[in-house]
Amino acid sequence: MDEKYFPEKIEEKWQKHWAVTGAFEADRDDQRTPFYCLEMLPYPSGYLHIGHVRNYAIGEALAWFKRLQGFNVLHPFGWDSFGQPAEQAAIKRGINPREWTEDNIEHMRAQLKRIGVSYDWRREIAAHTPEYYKWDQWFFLKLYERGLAYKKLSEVNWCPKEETVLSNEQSSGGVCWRCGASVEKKGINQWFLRITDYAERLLDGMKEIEGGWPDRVLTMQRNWIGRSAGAHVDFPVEGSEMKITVFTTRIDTVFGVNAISIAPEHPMLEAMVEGSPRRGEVLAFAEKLKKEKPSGPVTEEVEKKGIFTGGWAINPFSGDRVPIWVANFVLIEYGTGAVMSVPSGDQRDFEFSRKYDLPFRQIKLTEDGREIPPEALEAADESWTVTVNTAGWSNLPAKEANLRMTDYAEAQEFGRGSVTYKLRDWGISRQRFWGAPVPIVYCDVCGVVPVPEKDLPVRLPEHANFTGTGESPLAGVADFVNTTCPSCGGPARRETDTMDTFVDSSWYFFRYCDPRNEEMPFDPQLAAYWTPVSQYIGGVEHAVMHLLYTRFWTKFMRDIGLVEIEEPIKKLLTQGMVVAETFYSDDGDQKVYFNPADIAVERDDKGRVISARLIENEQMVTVGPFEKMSKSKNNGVDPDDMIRAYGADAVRLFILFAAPLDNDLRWQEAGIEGAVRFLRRVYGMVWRWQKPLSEGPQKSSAPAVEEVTTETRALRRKTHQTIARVTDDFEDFHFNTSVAALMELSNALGEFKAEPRSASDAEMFAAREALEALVVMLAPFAPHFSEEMWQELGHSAGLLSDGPRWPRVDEELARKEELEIAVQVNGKLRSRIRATPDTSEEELRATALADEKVVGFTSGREIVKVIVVPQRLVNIVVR
Ligand code: ANZ
Ligand code: ZN
Repeated sequence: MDEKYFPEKIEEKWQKHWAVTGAFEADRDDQRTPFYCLEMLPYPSGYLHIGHVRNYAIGEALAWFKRLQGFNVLHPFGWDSFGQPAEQAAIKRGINPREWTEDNIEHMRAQLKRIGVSYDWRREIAAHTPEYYKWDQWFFLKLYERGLAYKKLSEVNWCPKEETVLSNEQSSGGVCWRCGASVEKKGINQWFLRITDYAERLLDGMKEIEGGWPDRVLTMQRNWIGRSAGAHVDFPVEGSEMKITVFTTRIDTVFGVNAISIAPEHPMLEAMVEGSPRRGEVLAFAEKLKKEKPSGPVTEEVEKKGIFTGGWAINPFSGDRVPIWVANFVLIEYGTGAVMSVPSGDQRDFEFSRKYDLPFRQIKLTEDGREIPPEALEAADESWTVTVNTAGWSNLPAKEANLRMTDYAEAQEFGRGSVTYKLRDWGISRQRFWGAPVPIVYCDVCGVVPVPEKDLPVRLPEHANFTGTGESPLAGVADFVNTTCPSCGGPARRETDTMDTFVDSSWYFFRYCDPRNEEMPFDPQLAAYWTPVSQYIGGVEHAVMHLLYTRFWTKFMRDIGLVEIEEPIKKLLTQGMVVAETFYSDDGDQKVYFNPADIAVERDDKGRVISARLIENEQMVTVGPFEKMSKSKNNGVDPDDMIRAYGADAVRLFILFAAPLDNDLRWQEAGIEGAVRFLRRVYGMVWRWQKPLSEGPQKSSAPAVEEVTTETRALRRKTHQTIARVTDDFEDFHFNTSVAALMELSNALGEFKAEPRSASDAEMFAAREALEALVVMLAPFAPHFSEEMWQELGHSAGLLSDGPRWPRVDEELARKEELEIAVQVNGKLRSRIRATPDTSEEELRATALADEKVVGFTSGREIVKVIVVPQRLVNIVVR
């Protein structure tokens, strides 16, 4: 053993050793309980940043903990390697997307290995390999067979100049990112998955994962699905056979309807204005509303705009004639794209009616039972009160009226109870190259023909022309496009859309269970052993899309008999971001950001910056606030730099210690130095005890009571208290307090008076127990270090990484030490109270004053003073 801690040496040694011995390879073993520890797979952008490392360090700690507890831990890794940046690189720099991606993967994999992650690398997968995306295509076929994949016209962002489809990012601000042309909406035929069929199951399933997932994620999903129970009501259009169907949650307000408002895109608009003198004006206005429509959700603040179509509808309840308007706040994507306008109950309708002077009727009381006339109303009132002026349904609680009127509409066949969702079907078509091709062929004779399973995968061509203009690059590859029809053998064209990358990530962790299967996406039995995922760890930005899609996918896999579970992920942890200081200089009106690695910072003892200069030329720079690490702020920290300077273990330890996991972590290099100091201290203790412990008598049972001293008992107590604390904290992910507890234990060891060379058996035993517990419990945070220390403590036979070695708490020993505290009244011993060493002075004082025997001597007298000598005595002075 070196006298000093050299992280590099230790880390290299163990990384090699683990790889050679396959230390983290896990296979199905029915004798052992599986634990599936999973971190979200990354996009291979080229380099890991500290934000990634935080994600992996958390998973690592848990995987080590569970392994040390004896679980059969599956801890796999892979790459979400399809997607835009690779294609962007191809467009901008003419680089082959596959080569670019694979270079990045290689670089990042090497970085991960330097961190010493305990993945089962045999199971590594990458979405862009034909071996993987073959199964995306297979799933597509299964969805298609069941009518769950279908094509429909839908809008994309379109650059009219370059005639190409743009993503939202590429069209931000309404202009094309390349040529600056103003972006248009264009309807094209695209593939969708019918996730809406699963809306109810997606809601139901949440019961199963409540408690295991953060509430806010569940709430976001619930809102995204947006279930709304109400009714459809048909309003006949006067003088025609048409009916406009509205969706309302408040059929109880139907007697207050003063108009029907339809979305500018409503399919019946054309027919409604046919032959009308106002046709041109109305359609032009509707066009204008469509153009103005923001892409985000329509909020209350949007100015209400509309136009009267000239048509009238009949209220099926009251027989009233009501005007039909086009209105900007009615969304074509929701409900039926038409609403019954009730100004007294809906704020949007209220504002609209006031603006255009549309009269209306009051149909309910205020909460305190008044009827406010429409002219006096200042805002709509959404509350469920009591109906008025609603014919046979007057003077009813609104909820009851709602039910009864729905029944009536059903009986009269002009309406029916109905549930509507905000959730839309999942559009998976991308007019891009770097994705899994949709396995469909178009034949002039046979129409739309799915590629037969045996012909999968439909491979991406190796080369394409990446111009960033025109239809997708795939459409320009004749070899790819031109094919023969699987059904008639005639000439046919391939679909050139590829799939959304969320398809790849919807099921990847099932593939990890059986990553090389060539017959199926995975063996159902292996999936049944490993899944559901015990713990999933990732960023909260995936709360809705990825985490909803993967739940949907699992339900579909269940329907086709691949899995038996309904929910894929038992527990979810969403970690906070890593933020770092920013450094910049103000050159006129433009800030130039510098990377922290290029700055020398001088700080005071509170860590505040005194000065910051560029290392290169000593130029002073300004220190900006902590912000999310990003390219634009140039404040990303390269984990490789940190590992080189401090070692992977210290980096990992610091990341987990510096902040609670769901908080943001402020990156501060000084913090890692603290982590290194701690490891050095523990190293020194092992160094001090190592020889005597390995040479001395190897007693495995606790020493006889007569040998035990207060000192040894105190150390053993601390050891077992720490085991209890760290074990508990692990289950709740309180890693920062776990590390704090380990630091305390190391302090106790440091203060342990026994001299290693002359220690008694009991002292040896206590020291060994404390050191071993410390080393084992440090493994989840600093595994290389712990592995080395474990070996130095004489465990050459069994490595830390290959056995259940998590220490067991002895409750008896962990119990707090009890002290007897003497209580005196005016200097005379009158009673004794029980306390622990950490009972506060205040508590001691209160307990003493309340003691029955003491009260006998103090009652009726004035208490002048109470003197507390901690851990010893309380003296009460009375007069
Ligand atoms: C009449 C009414 C009276 C309404 C009242 C509300 C209050 P949630 O709860 O979000 O599902 N609505 C229906 N389709 C719409 C669309 N495509 N665009 C904009 N608004 C639409 O909202 C349901 C309510 O939102 C429906 O109930 C309808 O207005 C409106 F006192 O109908 B209500
Ligand atoms: Zn054909």
